[in-house]
Amino acid sequence: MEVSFGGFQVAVLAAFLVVTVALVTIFVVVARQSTRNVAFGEVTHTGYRLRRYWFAFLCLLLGSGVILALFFLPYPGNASGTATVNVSGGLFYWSMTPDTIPAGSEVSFEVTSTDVNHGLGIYDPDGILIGSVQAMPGYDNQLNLTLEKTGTYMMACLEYCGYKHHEMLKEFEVTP
Ligand SMILES: [Cu+2]
Repeated sequence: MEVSFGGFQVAVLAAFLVVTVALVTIFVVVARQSTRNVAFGEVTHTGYRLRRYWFAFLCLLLGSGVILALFFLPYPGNASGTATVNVSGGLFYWSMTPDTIPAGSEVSFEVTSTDVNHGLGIYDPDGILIGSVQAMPGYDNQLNLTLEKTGTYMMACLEYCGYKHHEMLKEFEVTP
């Protein structure tokens, strides 16, 4: 199984680096200016002016961040159909019915375990983790995902459960 970064993760990383560089620059500028000897009135006047711009900038940044984030809600959207898939984990396997899902379906994974706690992780055809939920004996835990991409998905155990934990892999198909 191959795990790779998607374009969104790269964009988040790039934004993080830009913000970090900007913050470090601000700290350096402020630190250098703090050695200057200026009158108190001048400092507060400049400070208040800068603070107003800074406040407006933060409102704009955070406001647009909140609005943009609404487009990335991890909840099922306009799915073409629904499917319930029963998943059961055990030492050391996953069983799943049905094991083929039509693409675009809003899938409700009902997840349980036959023995100890397992962690169900679901990877899309590009190897990106798209959801995870605990598989616990005596409980039916639900994970809702809309599976848009066709191809071979992979289930893996994300919670160490014993000597063949790494063999708890199961593939399933999402068909057009
Ligand atoms: Cu396990």
